[in-house]
Amino acid sequence: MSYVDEVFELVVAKNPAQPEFHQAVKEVLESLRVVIEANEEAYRKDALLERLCTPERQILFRVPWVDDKGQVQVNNGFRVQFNSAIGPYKGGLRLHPSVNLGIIKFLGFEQIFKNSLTGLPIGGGKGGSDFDPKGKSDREVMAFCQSFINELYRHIGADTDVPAGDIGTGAREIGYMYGQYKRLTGLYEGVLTGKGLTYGGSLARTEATGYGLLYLTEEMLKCNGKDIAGKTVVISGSGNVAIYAAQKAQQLGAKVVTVSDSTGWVYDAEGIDIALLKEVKEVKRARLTEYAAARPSAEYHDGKGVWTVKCDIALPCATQNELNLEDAKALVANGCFAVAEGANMPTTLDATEYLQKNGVLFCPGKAANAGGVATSALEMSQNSERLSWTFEEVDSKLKGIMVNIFHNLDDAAKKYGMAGNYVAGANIAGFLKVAEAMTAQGIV
Ligand code: NDP
Ligand code: 2IT
Repeated sequence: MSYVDEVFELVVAKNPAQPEFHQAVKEVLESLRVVIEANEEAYRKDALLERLCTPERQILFRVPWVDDKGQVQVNNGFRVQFNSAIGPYKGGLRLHPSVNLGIIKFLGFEQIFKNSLTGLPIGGGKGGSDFDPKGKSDREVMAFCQSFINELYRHIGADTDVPAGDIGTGAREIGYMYGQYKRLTGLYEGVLTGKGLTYGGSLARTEATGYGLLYLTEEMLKCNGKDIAGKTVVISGSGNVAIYAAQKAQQLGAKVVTVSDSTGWVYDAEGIDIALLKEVKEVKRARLTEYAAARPSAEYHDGKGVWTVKCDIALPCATQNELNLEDAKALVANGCFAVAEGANMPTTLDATEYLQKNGVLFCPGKAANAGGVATSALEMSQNSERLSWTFEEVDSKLKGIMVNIFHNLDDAAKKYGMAGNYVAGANIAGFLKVAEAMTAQGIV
């Protein structure tokens, strides 16, 4: 059996009931096949793939907190420190009822390659909890965040592991976590990113994932003889990534006609009103029904449906496996020619294959959404030098990083005989740097 198949079987056997983790590993290993085969003897001897697919450390802990009725609640806390070959562990904290170890491992695994692609010195990690911030008071959210950090603080640090936001973790949660970390350790250091601007945060970090997604998409289209101006874009999600993706798409001259949340979606024939969307989602923390109620051109639909809307470009920005084969068929039938993933692993493997086979330009999340973590690394740099850069400075660095990422994956795909396969290009380019660093550092 080939080394790749052997390791994949081992991963499934050793990590039962973690389908998202298996899926992420399968996608990466499949597209590395050509690289692995060329170095099989050395990699096998060093068990390089087994080490790559096994987290360096997994921290599982209890998070007890008291709700507004005086009732004690208990959540599960996770931090998976996956790979530190090229830098301190770096990756977000997801707060969502669906969080379990398999989800955090898939996200941490993806993060290794994503962080490598940024060209910056950051290793891969991810964490979170099955706590649901939705419907909780600010005090309840603070109680949870403080309890979460009461355990996590001993495992993280500005030079060891630097968490950040993800689903359910935004500026409010990062603020409470930072305050508690500081209280426990007495350290005023860049231990978390996505901080508020008054206490060490970076300008443009809020916008970075969505803006970065569009900078990369723009470059991908340009290199394929297409332009984003005048195109119709569908976006899923209405959180941090979706909002700033929609904003930048419109700045670049496209028309964004949809956004969604976990209960429904909106079609707005006149293009999404970003100021209204921000008011509904960032200020009121409300549902999209409020957007539709305030906007005559918008239609609200229950459930899932953005991929059935005719578009040129689709940007999934909500969650994993939200775009399946049926959705991919609908997109192709409606003439969609580009898909770039703002979320992590939003497209199922069969849907990705279908899109690629039908000539759709497809950029995977580990490249397309890397602008968030890249800007987090820029926040770490600013914290280290005790300086703050201007919005323009950070934004122009972000743009440079995204353009560079696209060319790295384009070049890697071409070099290994898979021109235009940006999934393979991203996995190969991300992997090679990590593999070289792991090999150089010996068996650790
Ligand atoms: P937010 O919490 O800000 O927003 C998430 C959005 O996705 C919300 O609209 C939410 O709807 C929707 N959503 C979440 N889970 C589900 C679900 N199970 N089914 C349907 N809709 C869902 O998160 P972000 O915008 O930060 O993250 C979105 C995606 O981008 C995630 O995959 C994340 O890992 C990825 N990402 C985030 C980065 C960042 O910097 N924030 C960086 C790189 C990737 P509702 O409010 O109803 O739950
Ligand atoms: O998935 C991701 O890259 C993030 N949630 C951002 C991580 C970070 O450290 O900024």
